[in-house]
Amino acid sequence: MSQINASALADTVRKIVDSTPVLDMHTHIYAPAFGPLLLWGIDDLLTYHYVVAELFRVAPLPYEKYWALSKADQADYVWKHLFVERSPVSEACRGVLTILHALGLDTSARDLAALRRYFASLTVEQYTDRVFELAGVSSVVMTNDPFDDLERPVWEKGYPRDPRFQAALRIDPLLNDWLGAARRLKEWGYDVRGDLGPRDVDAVLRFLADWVKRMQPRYMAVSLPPTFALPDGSSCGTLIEKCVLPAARDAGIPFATMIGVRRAVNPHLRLAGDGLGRADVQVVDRLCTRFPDNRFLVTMLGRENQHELCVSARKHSNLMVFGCWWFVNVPSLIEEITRMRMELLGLSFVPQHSDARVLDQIIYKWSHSRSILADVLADKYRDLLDAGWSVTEQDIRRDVRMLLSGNFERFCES
Ligand code: HDL
Ligand code: ZN
Repeated sequence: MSQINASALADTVRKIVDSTPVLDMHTHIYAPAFGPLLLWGIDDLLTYHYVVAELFRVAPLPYEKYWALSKADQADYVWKHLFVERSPVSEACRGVLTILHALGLDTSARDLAALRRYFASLTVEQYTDRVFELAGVSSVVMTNDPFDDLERPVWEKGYPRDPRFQAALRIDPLLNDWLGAARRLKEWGYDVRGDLGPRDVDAVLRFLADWVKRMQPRYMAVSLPPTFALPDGSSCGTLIEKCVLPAARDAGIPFATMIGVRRAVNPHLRLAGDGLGRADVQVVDRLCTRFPDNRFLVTMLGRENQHELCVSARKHSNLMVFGCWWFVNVPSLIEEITRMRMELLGLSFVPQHSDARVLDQIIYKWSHSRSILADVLADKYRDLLDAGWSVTEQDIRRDVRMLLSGNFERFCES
């Protein structure tokens, strides 16, 4: 395979990044079999909590009056204040336009009724196929919560698995609200008392094993506050050490910790009300060191934590850094973080996950991130050419496959 010259490098890298399928390792979208849990279409896009947070900065309606509106009326209100009365330059608003444009719809008409007519003409099955194709995504990993009363029955009844929708066992209620979770476990027939003695530990181990068997998850996951520490004598720490890590190890799957979220900073905003805090990266070091037989997928919410997390990843081969999560999932920070990771970790990281909550969002989240990844990669290959190294199209295809799916696949199976 001939080597690439500098003048063709950027275009070749962009072409390969754009055409290499993505395994999107963390999302909140669901297979169509989950019914109303799968959000899609213009009204779900306009009422996405990232957009809603920005709405309340400029719109006069009191919180409760907005929440009392129908979803369509909420979407009308968002469209008016964030798209018609001011340019939609934020990443979340721009993302809506990227999706509509990719679908071949006329965004310049600013005609919400016409957009609604388009989505009303589709079935969710047709649209799911179209979105995966446009996004260049081969499969996504869902966020599957056994404590979710809408989701649990679907798993208990069983449903025809769609290989495009892989599972992740999400256990926030277990770790972040143990006494509440203990009551639910008892309802479901697990012999727990809440004291986290040996009987409770056995019951939680059985609960986790039952759901690993039912879901066949790629990993177990939890989001944790910036104050997360270990060991700290808390129920969270005890459950992680005595239950989650042994269960993940026995199941041969990683444990994903998403660290730094401060829930309900503004409760009036509901799902849009969470914030972030600077966390202690040393807890990641201690986890990786104390549990060498476990594998840890880690992403952190604060920009301030990113560099230290990269340095930790250089120390622990059982640590895989992933994604530009939530408040750092914006172009300026995706570029900063991706450059830093490539300069400190080479190609041994997972550059992005979409975190999409609305199906259509995998189109914009991957379009925007692919563009940045291609620019960063082209710069790095140019540095290699400047040092006399040769780079072939085959090299680039191999490297991009690692970044967009291979690293995650190998880490989950190793
Ligand atoms: O906890 C998480 O997985 C976060 O991603 C939250 O779901 C958050 O609301 C979100 O959607 N971020 O993108
Ligand atoms: Zn998420």
